[in-house]
Amino acid sequence: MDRRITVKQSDITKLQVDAIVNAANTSLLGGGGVDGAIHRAGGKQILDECIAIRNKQGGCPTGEAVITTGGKLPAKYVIHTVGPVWNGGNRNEQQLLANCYLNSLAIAVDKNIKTIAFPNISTGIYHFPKPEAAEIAVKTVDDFLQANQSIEEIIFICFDDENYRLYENLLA
Ligand code: AR6
Repeated sequence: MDRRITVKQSDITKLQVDAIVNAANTSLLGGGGVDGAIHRAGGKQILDECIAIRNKQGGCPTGEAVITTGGKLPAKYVIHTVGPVWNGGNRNEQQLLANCYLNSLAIAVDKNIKTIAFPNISTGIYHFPKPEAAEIAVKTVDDFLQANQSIEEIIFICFDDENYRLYENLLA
């Protein structure tokens, strides 16, 4: 396991990192869960930038990512990615979830972001099974880091106890 990967149980909106990742939806207009928390804490500027992106490219497809500034957040940027809705596992959910991590990291490298925090994408309202989502997240990020020298730290932010235990075990 790459030593640049860490895990923390926390509220992602409190983190002072270069970028936090948002588990958004294709509309980019906000919602519940971590998305709601990020827009509440970050303020109107984030939503305005999301609307501008939406006007230009028509939202964000599942598995892809876009970037805005962090507004009033301690983080400099928010990378908004759209996780798959769990539909039983035969609708390419695993690859789409991996794409969220990969496309977010590609944007991070492009923007010279060194520290980035991910929430447990799709494991709330979108109902992706937590153990499988954690395995995909850790493997995808670890594989990515093998070919990357620029990223300095990737933090998996776990909100609920079950995810925290799963990530602790995978990173142990
Ligand atoms: N900090 C870190 N993690 C959090 C926080 C927080 N403040 N709040 C919740 N989580 P979810 P999804 C965790 O539902 O499943 C929205 O309406 C939570 O415990 O936020 O990808 C969007 O607009 C869970 O483990 O995202 C979409 O419509 C994880 O974040 C939809 O929900 C993801 O849960 C996306 O659903």
